[in-house]
Amino acid sequence: MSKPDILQIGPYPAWDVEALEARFTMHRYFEADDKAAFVRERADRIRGIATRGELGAGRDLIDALPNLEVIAVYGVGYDAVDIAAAKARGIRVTNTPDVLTKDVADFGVAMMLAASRGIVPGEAWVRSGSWAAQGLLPLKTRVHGKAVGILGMGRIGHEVARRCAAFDMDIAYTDLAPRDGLPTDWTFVSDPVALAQRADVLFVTLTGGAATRGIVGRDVLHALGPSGLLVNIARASTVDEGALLEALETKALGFAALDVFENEPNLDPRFLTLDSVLLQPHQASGTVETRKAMGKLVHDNLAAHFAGQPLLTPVI
Ligand code: 8YV
Repeated sequence: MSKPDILQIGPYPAWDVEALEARFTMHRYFEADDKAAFVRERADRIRGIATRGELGAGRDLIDALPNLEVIAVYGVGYDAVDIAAAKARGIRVTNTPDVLTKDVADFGVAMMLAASRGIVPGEAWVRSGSWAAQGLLPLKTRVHGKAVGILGMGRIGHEVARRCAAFDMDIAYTDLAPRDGLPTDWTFVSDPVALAQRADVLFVTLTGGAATRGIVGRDVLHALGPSGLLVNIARASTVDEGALLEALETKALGFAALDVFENEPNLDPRFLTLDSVLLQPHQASGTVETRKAMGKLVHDNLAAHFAGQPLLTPVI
């Protein structure tokens, strides 16, 4: 039996490539110079797309593939897939929830600790010889006992909150409504501005997409304030990046620890001129263990689809 043809939007680790190529004919879109011609030449054969959370598949691509049946996203966020376009054609979409939750939460908390305690500049201070030449670094800010705001109490937000509770931090959160089953001392605050006002550290753990675009705007950033820390491990779209840069440049916001950027990996060069940022290359889910689990889910969802079996982690 011939192998189903899959358009591979972004690169995967070698272990995924091997497993995918054993079962499917993979078309490496990301390596093509002329992407439109690449798609045109094989449009009728492509039955699946394998993509990445931050890359996805827009309407133009979906429309260009008349025999597309399934889109498998390597990531929990599927905001880069045009779900309406897929739905209208009966195209199935899968993602990789759960397997990355704890790594993303760990990384968010690591960014909070690194930002608050100056771990990255401390390393540079030692390596440059400044410690011996100039002495001690300026003192940093304590984490334990501080107030945390979690913007989005989903799976990742919940794991961030659990970790922060272990640091004796005060937990408050915003979501569409209060969540059942949470510890009674976690406070629900419906308004993101009010949440930011009471927080020393504000974590963004929202899903991406139209409903959350720009929720962290000037008002939220100014409410977080000159000693506040913003940690974004969600999607860049949830934050008004212009307002964020302006708040950092004017010191209306104390610090931002960011794993996601508009137009990544080509981030706004204004970020690079700031001391009050910790900049990470979208790597919150980037452990070998989690990426293997994500790749396996992409493979297994595609395999299930083409075997006529139920999808493991369907979005639609
Ligand atoms: C990326 C993510 O998918 O899960 C998501 O939504 O954005 C990340 O895990 C990852 O970088 C792989 O592209």
